[in-house]
Amino acid sequence: MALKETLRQKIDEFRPRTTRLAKEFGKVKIDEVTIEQCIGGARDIRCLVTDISYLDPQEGIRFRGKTIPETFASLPKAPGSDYPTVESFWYFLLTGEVPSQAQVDAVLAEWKTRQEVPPYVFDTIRTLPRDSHPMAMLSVGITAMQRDSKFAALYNSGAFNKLTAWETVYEDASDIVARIPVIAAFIYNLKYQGDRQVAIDPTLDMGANFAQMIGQGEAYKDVARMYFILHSDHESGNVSAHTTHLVHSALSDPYYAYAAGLNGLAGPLHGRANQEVLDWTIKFQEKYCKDREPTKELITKALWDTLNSGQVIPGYGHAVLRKTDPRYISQREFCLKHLPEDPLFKLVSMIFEVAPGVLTEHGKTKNPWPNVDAQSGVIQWHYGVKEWDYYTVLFGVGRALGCMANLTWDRGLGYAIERPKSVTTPMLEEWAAQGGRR
Ligand code: HAX
Repeated sequence: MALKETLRQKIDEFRPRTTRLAKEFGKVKIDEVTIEQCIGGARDIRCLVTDISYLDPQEGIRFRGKTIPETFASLPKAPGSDYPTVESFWYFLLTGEVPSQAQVDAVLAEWKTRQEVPPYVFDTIRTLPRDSHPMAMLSVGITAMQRDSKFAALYNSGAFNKLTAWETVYEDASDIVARIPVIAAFIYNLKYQGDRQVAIDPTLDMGANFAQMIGQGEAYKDVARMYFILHSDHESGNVSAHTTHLVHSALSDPYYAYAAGLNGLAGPLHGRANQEVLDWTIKFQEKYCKDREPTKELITKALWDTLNSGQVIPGYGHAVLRKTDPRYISQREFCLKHLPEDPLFKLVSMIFEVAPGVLTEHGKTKNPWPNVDAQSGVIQWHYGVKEWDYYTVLFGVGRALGCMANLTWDRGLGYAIERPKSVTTPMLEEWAAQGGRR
């Protein structure tokens, strides 16, 4: 069955569960909110719903119930590759079902019809100063495509139907995930390759096509597939996923919503941490290792210098995780297999041996272990993608998969406009004095 038909069946079957929970069990309490959570970024408050991925603090991410190794093992692989195609992962994220090869082929064919980016999008990006951050370029590119939104067209037609509106979200979501690697490759070539643009190869899957568009060879095809899948989704509360969900909850279309999500991803405490990691590591090499090999002592000193200057150690810590991020481990295993002798990989591995101890001694962070961003730049660097301000764009291509799958289901289940209630500081002070809100 075609993806959209399978999804229609799934959404129709699932919707009564959500309706029943709201109607019959709406008053059941599942959480309490403390003053600390109110002031401290709503940490851990259970008030978002998604069935697409779940993040356990100890175990890490599961996509549709599967760990990262299980996901990679179970999905159909790209021809001659150890990794699944992004297309098969998209089917899995949307439906929760492992697709057959025929179903993957259908998504591949569908994306071919969607991946052509309108020329005005490229023209718009070209008008930006060339030294604009590539995340700003990506965000502008996604916003520019808003005029093509089928969801917005449905809304404007006056024929909006709450039960079927998800179908136009699916259309926009599919267009965005099929086109975003093409826009990302355009930005790469514009900024770093003297605007030497490479055409889409219609015979290739998304990862392989992205690799060829940025001038990479065979080996990078799996890098792209792995990278986009690993960065896709991390449940709903992170800044990029939550922002996308929040903006769409006002019935802003998926283009507006994902451009907003990308703007959040561009923050150094979130997706931009991968750029910061490379920046930190290269500066460390330049400052300390011009004429000597890196040592654990030198790394310890540099880490303390960073902490003492009031900065965070990029790539370490997490708002939910309390152990090494399995996305870090997965990329580390890739490095051990494909680039074990790379000097930068060796240095990052040495930092991994030292940083958790330094952060524990520093005593602030609740999680001294590395996250996804501590390892990802090394792989890009090894394959010659050395422009590290571009790394968050790669994250943004992958994150589109999770955000767009979630948006399709948000509309399918008819989630409401998001509107938490705020309180004032005097209210908090009063409730603090009386030991709780009465
Ligand atoms: N280096 C130094 N201090 C750190 C730290 C780090 N890597 N991680 C946390 N801390 C500090 C916090 O700044 C905070 O300090 P204050 O009390 O002075 O405000 C304290 O430890 C407690 O923080 P926490 O509860 O452990 O962590 P948060 O949930 O507040 O923040 C962050 C989570 C990921 C933002 C944080 O760990 C951080 O800034 N890490 C470095 C940046 C980074 O790698 N970000 C990427 C995270 C993964 C991701 O989203 N990728 O996109």
